[in-house]
Amino acid sequence: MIEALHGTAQAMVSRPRGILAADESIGTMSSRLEKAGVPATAENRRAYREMLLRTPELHRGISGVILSDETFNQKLDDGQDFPLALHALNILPGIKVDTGAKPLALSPGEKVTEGLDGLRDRLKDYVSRGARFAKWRAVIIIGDGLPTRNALRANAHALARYAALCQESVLVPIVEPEVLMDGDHTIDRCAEVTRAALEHVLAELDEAGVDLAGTVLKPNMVVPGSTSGQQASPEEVAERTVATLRAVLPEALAGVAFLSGGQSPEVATANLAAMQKHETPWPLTFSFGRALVDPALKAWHGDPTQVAEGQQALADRVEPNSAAVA
Ligand code: 5MM
Repeated sequence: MIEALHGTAQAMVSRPRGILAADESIGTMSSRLEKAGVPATAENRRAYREMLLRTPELHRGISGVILSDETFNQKLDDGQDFPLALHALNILPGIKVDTGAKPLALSPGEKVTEGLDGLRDRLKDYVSRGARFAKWRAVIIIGDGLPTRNALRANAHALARYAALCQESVLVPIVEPEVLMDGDHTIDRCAEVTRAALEHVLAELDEAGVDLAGTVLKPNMVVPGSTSGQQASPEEVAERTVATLRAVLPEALAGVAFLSGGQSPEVATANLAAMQKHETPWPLTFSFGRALVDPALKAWHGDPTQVAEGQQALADRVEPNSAAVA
């Protein structure tokens, strides 16, 4: 069981591959489709995910794809279930198992991620249908007086309970404490909050007995707030991010797979490439959502005659990210 967890975790972060986050909830995916001029139907969400998955040679740069519950239960045009189709493509299927970030009681402006009730049974079901890893995202907001210690603790505790349940079911947990880019904060403040968030998460994982060699961390990069007016070079982002990770993460962790967090595809790739110049005990790869799929969604825009164009746009983002971590 431990060997299986370790093997899967290593495969998820093995060079030159990263993870495709295609697990937008129904609400998020619907608004992204509408923005691209595509009616937000279950069939269009399915067709869009099928277009992504069928990108030729996707497995060369992608080790795993994170699916949402809706997609996990859908089928490709040829009748295959999505998770089984991924196995056939030599790509590990993952499943987002949180039910979203909700307002944290008595903590205005903050959120806590829900989804623990009944999770043990849901995990068993996902495993029986082919899932090999799972994902849970906590959202940490920087603001006036935020984040509070209460929000950091509540989110870290939920992440650790989720991760322990995953490992009990022989699923590798992706642990995602995302410090949002939103706001006018400095890169120093992002570094300080990211470090605090990671310290809380690592302490809770330790308390819960989670095996770090069977765990993949999905953190944000350390960057200035999106409305700060500041820009950081890839070298600065890499230096600040690696220093923050080094201060907190034990060597035993299987690997780090960054989220893109709203950075442009090109900036996210440049930052990821700059990280590789630093020696770290863990592989540093990508688990991007928007930075991989935004160009593909634009190119496809729901037109069945544009599937190849959408797939080429995805391949054009996978290739430089894969090259960055090779
Ligand atoms: C793909 O989006 C994921 C699910 O989001 P919602 O449940 O809010 O719809 C999200 O967790 C994603 O995996 C991460 O934020 C990373 O995506 P980005 O776009 O930041 O790389």
